[in-house]
Amino acid sequence: MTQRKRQAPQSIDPAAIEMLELAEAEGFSTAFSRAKAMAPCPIGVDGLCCRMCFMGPCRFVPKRGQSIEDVTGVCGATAATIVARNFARMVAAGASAHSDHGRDMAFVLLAAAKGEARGFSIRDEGKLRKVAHLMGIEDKGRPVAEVAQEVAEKALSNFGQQTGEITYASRAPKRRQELWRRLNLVPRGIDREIVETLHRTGMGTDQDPEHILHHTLRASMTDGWGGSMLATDISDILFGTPKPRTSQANLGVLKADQVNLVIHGHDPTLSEQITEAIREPELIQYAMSKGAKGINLAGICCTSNEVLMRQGVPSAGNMLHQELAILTGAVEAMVVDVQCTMEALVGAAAHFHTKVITTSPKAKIEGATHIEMEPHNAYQVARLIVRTAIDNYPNRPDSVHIPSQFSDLVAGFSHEYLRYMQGGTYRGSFRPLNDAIMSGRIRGAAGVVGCNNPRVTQDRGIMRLIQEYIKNDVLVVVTGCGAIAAGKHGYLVPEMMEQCGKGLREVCEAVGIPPVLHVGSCVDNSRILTVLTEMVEEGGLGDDISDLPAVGICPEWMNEKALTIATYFVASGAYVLFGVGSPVSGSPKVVELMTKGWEELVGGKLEFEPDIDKILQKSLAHIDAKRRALKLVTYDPNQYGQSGDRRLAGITA
Ligand code: SF4
Ligand code: MSK
Repeated sequence: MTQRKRQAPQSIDPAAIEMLELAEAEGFSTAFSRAKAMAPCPIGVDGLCCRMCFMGPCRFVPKRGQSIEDVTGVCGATAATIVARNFARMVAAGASAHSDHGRDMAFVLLAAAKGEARGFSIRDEGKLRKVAHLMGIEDKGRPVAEVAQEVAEKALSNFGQQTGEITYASRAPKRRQELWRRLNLVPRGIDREIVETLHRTGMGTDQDPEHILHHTLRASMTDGWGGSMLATDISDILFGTPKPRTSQANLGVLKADQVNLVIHGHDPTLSEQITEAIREPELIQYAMSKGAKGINLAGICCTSNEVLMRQGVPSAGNMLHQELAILTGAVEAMVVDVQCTMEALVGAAAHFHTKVITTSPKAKIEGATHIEMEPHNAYQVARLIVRTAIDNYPNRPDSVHIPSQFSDLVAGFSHEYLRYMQGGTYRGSFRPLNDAIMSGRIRGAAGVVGCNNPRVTQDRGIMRLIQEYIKNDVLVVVTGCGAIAAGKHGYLVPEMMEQCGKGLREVCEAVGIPPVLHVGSCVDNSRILTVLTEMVEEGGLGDDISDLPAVGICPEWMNEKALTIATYFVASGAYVLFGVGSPVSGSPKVVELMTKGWEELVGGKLEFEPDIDKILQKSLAHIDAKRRALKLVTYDPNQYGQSGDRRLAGITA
């Protein structure tokens, strides 16, 4: 009898499962069903298709008995060259997305400083002055607007700069900066390195895989130490530096009796204004006049993370929830800005009354309503969008299907707050965290970040790693869709310390934090770079990021931006593991260059490992190896857990 291969479940999230059952019953297409219907291209999936010129496209498929390294394209390019080129282009594309986001934030700051953007102001003057200091801008005695204008102009100059170094390279640990300079890895200007990647990887230019990958390291840093770090800093200046806030996550945050407005994408500019607009009594009255009890705002993806950690706006879910939210039938408008918004939203909305509204001058979707936002008109556009959603409420179908699931969460652990919580306003530092790692209370740290991908079970890899890490006394920081997954599954609350190993639980109890810290959106991975740098500078854990017992994991990656994040963390010295599959598996030579080669060069490496159990083993082994190299005490899971209140209370477990 033929054994039928059992299909992997599509999600571990009960709300998603409920909506997928409904989609199947109603015949609605989703990313999950489309991924099932379309297998990945067997050549492209390994990075083995070259479309750089029209002598091709060339497919690198070895004949029987032939090695892949013996196959060439029409121009003679080897598999290693085209795999490296394809990877480099993905990294450049990811860097362009995050960096363009950073550029847009700088323009908003400039407009706000000049008084040309109604609704925008400097909400965090302290952060503005700190950033000015980091940029070498004199701020003493100068009016806020003047300092803000100079900060914005300095940020913008990082993009077009042709020579020298991007400003924030100087924020890395001294040892790292020396290494980068020795290896010629410091980006000269953000746009320059991205453009140069495209030039080098076109037909007939850079045809040495090692050389291509070397520049890829440099180009990736225009994101982490460039555009993303600028985006994070400027967002904090304009909208406030996050500190912990309570909220909820999952589709159950949608309300059956209110106007549901969902904001999705990455840029917080418009969503911050919408957050203001929904509080206007006039608009609330207007919603009531249409029969609704109020206006309910929820987020998806990283726009969600931005307004979640600053305003406490609940999250309707991560990337794969975007269509599912619409399929509830309860969404009056889904407002998108840039990145990770699927064209399929319009098709999903066609089954219901939902309006998909595009808002960025850079992004339209055929069939969507386009209401364009610029900094000077952001508040008017926000009001118009809220009114459009309210006007659509009477068109809602009689019955809606909102899953009941949502979890409480705490989000918004900016690096400034992490420092503050470890000593207060005057004595804030990373000393307690370093001490906890040195003593073995905390075994190490893991960043679990990134996307959902319907090629693997939604949230399963992310959640398994988070659960195992905290059980093994590894402190976890989360960003992007990984952060929302942790929130949906109830892991962003202090009560989760009960799931921790004994040492980590003691630390969480003492400081009063969850063992899984929501650090922000995708651009906020730059906050993790800052945290790692501060840990190095605090002392006791080596001289460089590559010395720290820490790892970065992206279990369910899908976006080019995730590869850029991986590469800049490697360039900064980190060990990074990605799940799902490898876009470079077509060339063993490139795999070797990105693992052994990069480890020898910069102390970090990038591995693709679809098996989550292997990711767990490798990452814990790496943390322990780094502990040994630092000559820290050997981690012992039973060493702690008998101190303080717990012992007095007679709790032994
Ligand atoms: Fe083929 Fe070379 Fe053209 Fe690529 S650049 S498509 S390998 S001929
Ligand atoms: S939104 S890049 S799916 S994390 Fe930042 Fe989520 Fe990945 Fe987009």
